[in-house]
Amino acid sequence: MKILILGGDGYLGWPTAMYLAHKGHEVTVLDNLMKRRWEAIAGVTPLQHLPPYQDRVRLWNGHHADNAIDCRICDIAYNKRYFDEIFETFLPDSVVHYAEQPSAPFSHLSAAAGVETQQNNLLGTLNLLYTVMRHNPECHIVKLGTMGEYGTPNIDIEEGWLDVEHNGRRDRVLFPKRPGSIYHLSKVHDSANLEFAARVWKLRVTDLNQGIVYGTDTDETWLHPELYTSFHYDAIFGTVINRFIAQAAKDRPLTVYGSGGQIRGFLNIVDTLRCIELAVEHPADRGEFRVFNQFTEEFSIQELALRISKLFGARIEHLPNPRVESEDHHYKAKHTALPELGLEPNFLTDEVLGEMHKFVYKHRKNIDETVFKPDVLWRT
Ligand code: USQ
Repeated sequence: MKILILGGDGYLGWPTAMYLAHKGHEVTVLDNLMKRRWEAIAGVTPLQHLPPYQDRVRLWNGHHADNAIDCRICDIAYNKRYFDEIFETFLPDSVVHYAEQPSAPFSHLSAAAGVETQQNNLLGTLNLLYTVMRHNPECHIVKLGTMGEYGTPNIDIEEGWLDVEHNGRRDRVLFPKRPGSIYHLSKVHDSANLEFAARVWKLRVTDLNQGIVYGTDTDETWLHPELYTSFHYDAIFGTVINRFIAQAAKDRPLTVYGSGGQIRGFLNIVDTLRCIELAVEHPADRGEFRVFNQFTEEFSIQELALRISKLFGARIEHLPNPRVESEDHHYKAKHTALPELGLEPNFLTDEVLGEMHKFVYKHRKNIDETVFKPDVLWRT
């Protein structure tokens, strides 16, 4: 298949590009390199210095001429004309859309960062919808949403839709959303636009409501020492498991926000790639807005901290929660659609945590301890 990956320089976009190319798909990646600028604004860097985008693609192509990746620099939010040109020339069967500002704390850094998050995410997705409608409405859009769109409702979470009965009548409606950050809210707005495009323009859309991804190793990142993906441990772009592992590797306390009773869905980076492959290989129908909850297991933050503390001897520190979120809530989210398509989960075993720790420990001299502390507050 011809697959266009938006956000091909990112934590997940880059391994996805190598994975799908390796599987024999014809892959074009596109990125505006903005993530590197957002990191500079936040004053943080990944654990290992990331080679330039084009160098990584050149390196891949040098070793895999039969599975070469085409690479473009384009801002889908602000350069629609060039994006249309790339799309029209390549005419992909599927577009995998990762090209968004991905951090909740970044979106609360300042008013400007919040506005930029929503502008970038909403405009990029809207432009994509118009481009697909105009140039190839058969093309399947696979969009990365987030489990955080649902928030923590006091009812079970379904996969995107909810059957309701009201005053004796029944209907199927989009699951009510109550996200916890300006970033998560941007994805809610995206989902509304995607559903509209499927219903009214008859596009094919899959919205993948992904949980928190951990890890860095995939079959392809192992192929060459320079093909790794980014690993963030800072309070802006680092996600909780990656952060706790880095804190343990540096003999620093694990920073649990509040009581740690927050429950979230998690998945291994390897499963992210497989989920994308499954979605692409089983496209949504014309006019269908399909939502898959993309995670494999759920833990509370305290549970994770206790496991990591026990394995690596780290201390746990409960910090006042910088976010506005429930620390004691119901959490039961359905996630059967992807296993039904063939996903076989790779769970978070002690061995996986051990491998992650070994990798981070090897690079521990690069860790800047000052960025462990969360200093972005939701209420200011
Ligand atoms: N947390 C801590 N200590 C830390 C870091 C986080 O207790 O040092 C807590 C947070 O308060 C939160 C939970 O861990 O309750 C998860 O935080 P996170 O930073 O790991 O993840 P989050 O901000 O929710 O966002 C991440 C990705 C985002 C993706 C989302 C999936 O950055 O792109 O959409 O996970 S989900 O959480 O399912 O919405």
